Amino acid sequence: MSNNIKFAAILSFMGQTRDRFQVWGPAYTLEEKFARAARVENLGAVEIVYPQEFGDVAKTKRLLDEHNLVCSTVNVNIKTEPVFHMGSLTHPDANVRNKAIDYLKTGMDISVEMGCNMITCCPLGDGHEYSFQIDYVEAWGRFIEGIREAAKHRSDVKLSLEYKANETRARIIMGSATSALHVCDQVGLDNVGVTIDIGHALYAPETPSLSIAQLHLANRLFLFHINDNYRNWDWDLIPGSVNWWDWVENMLYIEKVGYDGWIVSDVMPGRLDAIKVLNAVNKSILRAKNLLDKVDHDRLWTAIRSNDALAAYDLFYRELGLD
Ligand SMILES: [Mn+2]
Repeated sequence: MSNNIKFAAILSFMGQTRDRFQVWGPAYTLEEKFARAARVENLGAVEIVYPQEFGDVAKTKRLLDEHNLVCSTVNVNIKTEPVFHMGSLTHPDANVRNKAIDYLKTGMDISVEMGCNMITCCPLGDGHEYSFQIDYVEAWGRFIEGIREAAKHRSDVKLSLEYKANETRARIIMGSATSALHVCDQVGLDNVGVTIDIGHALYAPETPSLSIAQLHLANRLFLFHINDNYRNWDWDLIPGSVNWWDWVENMLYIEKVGYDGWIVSDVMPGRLDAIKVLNAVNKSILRAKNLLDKVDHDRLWTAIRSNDALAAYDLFYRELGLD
């Protein structure tokens, strides 16, 4: 495997975080969030949220430079503001849909200023809770049209769509890797692709490495968000802390498909120290990579292609010194 793992993190996790019941940590300023990110080992970039962290684009750029970081991706948030509480791109009101599309377009422009030329967007407000709550035909059509209009804004920027099964809506309109691929096909533009969030894939429930393969073969694998969970909800835990073997397999497929973009931590520090958690994320990437590097790949792929999973496990356990 290449030694050039490009490790990034979502900047907002360096700030105050919360769940439905508690708030953790003080309300860090943007300057403080950057200073904290700069203390994480091997961190090369941060994913920055538009509009919340781009109140002053020049200032955000200056903070990146000051801390020797780059922007991996602009994360366009079309879910948090009250206006989007019943949806954004699928909202019945054209004014709300246009606001979401404008956010995507502005995010694309900012991504060029940041030098990354990529936005990622997880449309968590576009979905439903109840039967008879939305017109699925209209909603799907609006979703495709909205993505197409935004993506046509400029072909030099990638628009990467992050799928998720639920939360904040009980059901989200683009809930799986295959659904996201269908969006890409229906939009029909080369600059539209998919952000695979490993946690979202795990609890979809998908086999994340199969999803990686599917996205890769369709030329739509644009970005990785990494985390872990108990396959029941989006707990945003440290990758490999729960599903270790899935994680090793994912790293194998990152290598196999030749992905050379950013690997972005989408881990919620929660009750733990955010910098220690991010360092642990980095370690988990390196541990899986180091284990893979030790294993003879010819033998590993021979085992896989012979459908001999037990032989593959034996290769790993031998390298771990357990046999
Ligand atoms: Mn994510």
